[in-house]
Amino acid sequence: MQQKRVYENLFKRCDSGLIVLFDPDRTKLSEAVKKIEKLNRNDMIKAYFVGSSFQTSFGLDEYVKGVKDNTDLPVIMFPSSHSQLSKHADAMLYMSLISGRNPYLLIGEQLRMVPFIVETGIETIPTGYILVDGGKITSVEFMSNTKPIPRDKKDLVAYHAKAGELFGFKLIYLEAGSGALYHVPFEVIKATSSFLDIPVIVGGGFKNIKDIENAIKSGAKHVVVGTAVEKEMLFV
Ligand code: 1GP
Repeated sequence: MQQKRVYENLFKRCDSGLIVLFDPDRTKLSEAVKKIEKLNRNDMIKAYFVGSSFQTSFGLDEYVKGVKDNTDLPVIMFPSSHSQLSKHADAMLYMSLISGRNPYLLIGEQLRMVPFIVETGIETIPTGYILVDGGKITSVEFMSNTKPIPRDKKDLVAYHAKAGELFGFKLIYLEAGSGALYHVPFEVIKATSSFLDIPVIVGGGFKNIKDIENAIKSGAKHVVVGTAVEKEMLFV
């Protein structure tokens, strides 16, 4: 049985920083490994997520193992479905899309994940996942068939997050969607994180260090970045 310490170490003990997301549909393992060599040397990077909104590629197990073999940082699954799980990950976000009203993403996928979780004993991080409008229809909005919360409704975001905390989620993920035109506004991050006792992470549309630092100053524990690393806009 693994030591289930990822949550404590990454969200309670660790300084704030960046989590880099690798989407196997968009970055081949060989490219990811090259990037990881550089990223590992950067103190701002605290963990890696692996996940995809669709997962058209095969060989997820091999991919996660490849990432894991090249870093000492935690490697965490960020699954959009029960078919996106790997025993090689250190932990997985066990997410419910609580901004949406699609029952399959509130409890259906999660139910199908149970046999894998029980069989492997993998650490689960119960996560309330909240989609906030990022200025365009992103894959997560389209695939989830849910509406994001309007970006000027900070109270609505904060109340969804509080409901998640009251349900017992241990983490809130504010998501503008990968490749969003605009990241979640700082005032939304601030209103949400100051209303909660559990950590908040934020992702989608972050393209520069200044915005990442401002998101952390606004109360985000970590910022998740995928596209900017993939396209070498950051850390080149
Ligand atoms: C997606 O929040 C992540 O779930 C990352 O988004 O690709 O826009 O950085 P980006």
